[in-house]
Amino acid sequence: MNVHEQLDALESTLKKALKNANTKADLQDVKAKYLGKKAELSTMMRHMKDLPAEERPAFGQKINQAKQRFAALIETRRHEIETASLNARLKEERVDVTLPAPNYRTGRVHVMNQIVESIEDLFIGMGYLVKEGPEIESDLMNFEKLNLPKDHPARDMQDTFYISDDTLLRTHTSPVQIRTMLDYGGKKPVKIICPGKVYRRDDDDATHSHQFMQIEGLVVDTNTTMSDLKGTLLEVAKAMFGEDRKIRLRPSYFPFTEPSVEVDVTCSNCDGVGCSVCKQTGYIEILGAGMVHNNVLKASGYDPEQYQGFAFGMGVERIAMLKYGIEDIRHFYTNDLRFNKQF
Ligand code: FA5
Repeated sequence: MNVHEQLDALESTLKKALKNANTKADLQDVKAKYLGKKAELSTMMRHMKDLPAEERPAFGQKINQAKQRFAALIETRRHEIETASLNARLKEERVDVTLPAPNYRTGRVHVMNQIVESIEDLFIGMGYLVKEGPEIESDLMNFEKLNLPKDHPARDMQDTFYISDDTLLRTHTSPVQIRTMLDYGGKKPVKIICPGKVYRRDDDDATHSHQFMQIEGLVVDTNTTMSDLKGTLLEVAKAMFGEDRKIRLRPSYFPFTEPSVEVDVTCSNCDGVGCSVCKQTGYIEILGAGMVHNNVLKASGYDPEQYQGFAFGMGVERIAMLKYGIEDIRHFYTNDLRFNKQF
């Protein structure tokens, strides 16, 4: 077989091999076999030295031309394989933009936070600052500085989770009153609210939870009166339960306020006429409040001769229960989507 025939034969086996190559890996193998170091073309090239000098240029040229043709054939096949695989992918991953979009479920703000945020908005609008305090609190802040010394019987009103003799889970948000007044150094007027979680060793039932939320309010200034407290609480009642609500203050007892009151709002179910929701009284209790006790002002560095204050503390779950007619406080914590989705 002369060189010419030899190269033709090689080219036709290459063409067959390319026909059978369907992937890039197949193509690599074919390329190595026909153009690599061990390829027949390379072997022929190595034998060129055995030819007479005058035949070598023509022989070399033929081999090189063959090399170029082989490379071009391989390149054409590569292009075909790539195009075929791209087309297959496009077919497989085709997106029908006219299909309706999937219905993604988005979350929403929990009803507890909705209530807290709306009360925060209301008070920020009245010039209050929003403060926070620690949930792990000292006995000093949670009780003693609030006029509740160690053996005070009123400590029983708030059954406490103690961590050590002097550390506890706060039973109310009132220690934030003390922290803020101490922070202000007994000099500046105070106007704050403080939302947060509190903890009590209460047995869980429809209206009690061992962990619940309160929003505390405190105003201290040189000309603060009970009627300021009443006006402020009326605004809260209207914002939460509607413009027509009326409020009523009943005498009560808290060691940290004097006088102390419990605040009722006219029942939104019967408009104050009397129904099963308000136990025929026409009113529903929403919070505790009062004028800050002189001992509390003194313990926090404020001179009671110069400053007076009012304070209040409301249970957020109870407000939400009244607002939305929820019969069991445990719904707020079981994370049942059927409940959460309603708000
Ligand atoms: C207090 O906690 C006082 N610190 C409130 C206060 C602040 C009075 C400032 C005066 C001045 P009381 O223990 O009543 O008060 O709790 C306040 C509110 O928290 C109650 O009206 C009720 O709405 C809610 N609450 C009390 N215990 C629970 C409980 N176990 N589960 C859910 N809510 C509760």
